[in-house]
Amino acid sequence: MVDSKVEVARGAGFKLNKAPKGAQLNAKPPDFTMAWGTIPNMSISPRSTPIKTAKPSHKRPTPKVAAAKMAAALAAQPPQSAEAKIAMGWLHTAKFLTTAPELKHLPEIEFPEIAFVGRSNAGKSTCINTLTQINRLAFASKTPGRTQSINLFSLGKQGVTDAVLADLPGYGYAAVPKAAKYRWQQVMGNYLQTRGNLKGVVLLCDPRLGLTELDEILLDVIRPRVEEGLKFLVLLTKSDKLNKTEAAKALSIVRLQAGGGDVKLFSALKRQGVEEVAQHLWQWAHPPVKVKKVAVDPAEEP
Ligand SMILES: Nc1nc2c(ncn2[C@@H]2O[C@H](COP(=O)(O)OP(=O)(O)OP(=O)(O)O)[C@@H](O)[C@H]2O)c(=O)[nH]1
Ligand SMILES: [Mg+2]
Repeated sequence: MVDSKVEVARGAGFKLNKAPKGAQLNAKPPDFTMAWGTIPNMSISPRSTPIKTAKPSHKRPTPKVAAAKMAAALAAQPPQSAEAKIAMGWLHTAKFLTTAPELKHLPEIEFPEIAFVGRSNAGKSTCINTLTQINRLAFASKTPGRTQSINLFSLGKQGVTDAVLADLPGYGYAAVPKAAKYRWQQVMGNYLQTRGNLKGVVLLCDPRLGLTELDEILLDVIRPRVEEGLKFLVLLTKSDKLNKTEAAKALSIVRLQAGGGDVKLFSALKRQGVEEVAQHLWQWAHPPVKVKKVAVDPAEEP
C-alpha cells in the first residue's frame, strides 16, 4: 500500500502534501507495475464510506417531460463566454486517430496528449463524447471494462492536428481475469511514466465511491511528472446522481483525498462542468507563449 498523499495546486499542477517517511523529492518514481502487482485483489473496495444517495423516484418522467426539463436546464445556463466557445469548438474537431492494445502500437506524436484515466465504468468514454459533442466517438457502455485499448482522438482546426485525447481502459473491474488485469496495469503504468508528449491527466472518479486505493496508486505514479509540470484534474462524474448536499460532501472528501487540489463536479447528463473542463483542456494544450524581453542598446537604435 502506498502511504503518500499528493496535493494539487490550483493551476500549477500539484506538489507533495505529505512526503512519505524518508522520501526525497527527486527520489526514483514508485514502480507502478510493482505497486499494482503487489495488490492481492484488484477489485478494491472503496476507501471512504460510500456516500448515501437519495432514494430514486419510481415515477419516471415521460420523454416529453424529460426533454422539456433538459431544455429548461440548458436555457438556465449562463451564455457561453468567448473562451468557452473557442474551447468547445476546438474539442468538436475531434477525430478517431488510432487504437493501441499495447504501448508499442502507439504512434509517436509531437502534440500534447491528454489522458482520461479512472476505474472501469467511471465515465471516461462518455466524458470524451460530451466534451467533443460527438455522440459515439469513444465507445461508452453500461458494461464495465468495455474500453480495452488506448484509443487516440486528434484535435485541431482546419484538419491541422494540435493535440490528442487518449481514452484509457478502466481499472478495478472485478470480472476481468487476473492475468489481463495485470497486463493492463503494466501497460498503463508504463504509459503514464514514459509517454513523452503526455501533457495532462484527467482522473475520473464516481463520487459515490470516492478515490479508491488504485486511484491513489495512480496519483503516486504520476506525482513525479506532475512536479515537473504535468497538468492534472480530478472529475467527479455522474454528479446528476447526487443532490446538492451529497455533491458538496463528495467534493470536500475527494479534495481532501487529493490533497486539496483541483477537483470538479461533472455530469454528462446535465452537462455540468463541461465548458469549464473544456477550457482547462484548451489551456493545457495551448499554454501562453512566453515572450522574452530583449534589451535594446539605445546606441544601436536608429
Ligand atoms: N447518470 C450518468 N451516467 C453516466 C454519466 N457518464 C457516464 N455515465 C454512464 O456510465 C456508464 C459507463 O460509462 P463509460 O463512459 O462507458 O465509462 P468508462 O469509464 O469509459 O468505462 P470503461 O471503458 O469500462 O473503463 C454508461 O452507462 C454511461 O451512460 C453521467 O454523467 N451521468
Ligand atoms: Mg471507456
